[in-house]
Amino acid sequence: MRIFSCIQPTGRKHLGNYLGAIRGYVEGQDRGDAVYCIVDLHALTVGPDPAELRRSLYDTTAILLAAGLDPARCILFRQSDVREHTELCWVLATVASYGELSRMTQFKEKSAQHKQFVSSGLFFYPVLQAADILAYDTDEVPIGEDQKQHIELTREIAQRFNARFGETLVVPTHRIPPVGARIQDLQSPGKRMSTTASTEQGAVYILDAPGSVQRKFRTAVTDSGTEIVRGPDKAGITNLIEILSVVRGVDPAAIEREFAGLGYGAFKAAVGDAVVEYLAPVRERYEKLRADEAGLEATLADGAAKAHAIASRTLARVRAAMGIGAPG
Ligand code: AQP
Repeated sequence: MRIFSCIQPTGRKHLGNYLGAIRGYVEGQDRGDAVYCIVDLHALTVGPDPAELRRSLYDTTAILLAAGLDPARCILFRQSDVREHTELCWVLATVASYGELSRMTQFKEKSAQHKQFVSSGLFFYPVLQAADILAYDTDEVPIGEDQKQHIELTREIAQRFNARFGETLVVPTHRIPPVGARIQDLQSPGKRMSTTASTEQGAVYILDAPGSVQRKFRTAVTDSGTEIVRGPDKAGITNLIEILSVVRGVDPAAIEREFAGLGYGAFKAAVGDAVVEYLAPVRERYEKLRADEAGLEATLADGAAKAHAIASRTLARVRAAMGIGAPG
């Protein structure tokens, strides 16, 4: 089984990225043939500074390795190193409709955030994401809940392509964790914890210092009640229960039982301590990995060579099916 997922090279990955996705990437190495891509071409859609983009790419690579991705058991590579992604993106753009791209929630949110200049790349973002996934004959895509709509579009595109040109592309399914698929912002618990939309206090970053993590949890917004239970009117407490449940590897109901009768203050402090402990090994490994840029480049280059070998076979099939390029 081929498992594929991609992540943006924003150096400051947050707890939502970790619990919703990265955790699943690590686990995917034991379940199948795992391929992970750091999508620097996607990052271009919002015009990052070039030097900052390169630094962030290394930051993200080091975070993924520190989290437990093992280049001997997975393929880890940089999107722009494998040119097939952009060719397949163009081809798939011809079978994706303007209407379906206009309906993408992420496009609507991000274009509202970047009102002064909405790049057409931002509009095409889901098509490039479909190309990323479909280039690898992917069976399963581990993601957080916010990416579900994009994977559904990827399935639509693959099915439409196959209907028009014959069975060529593997139609993937998403894998969303039962708990932790949508970690909420600590200050605005009605909203997703997000790299671009959260405030400094609202998001916990994987590389935050322990004191900062504890402070963010201590000051997390909750409700005026006292009960530590999940509920539709208790977004903040529900979020904290789910975070602790994932970090401890127990059912959310067990957390509710354990903390029954205790106050919010003690509970928030316990969640902060548990998250600090959970992230500590990642932070420790990160420093050493990040210091060795040549080592990171070597890992990415090796990954890109392996990724290219797979993607070029898919592109050969796509070209033949569509009647483009010199005949086989
Ligand atoms: N709050 C979240 N809870 C659970 N999973 C999440 N993911 C993102 N936010 C949460 C998952 O993390 C993976 C990598 O995300 P990405 O780098 O592709 O960026 P994103 O999904 O657009 O979310 P970010 O990092 O917060 O960036 P912005 O602010 O740009 O939207 C994905 O699998 C995602 O589902």
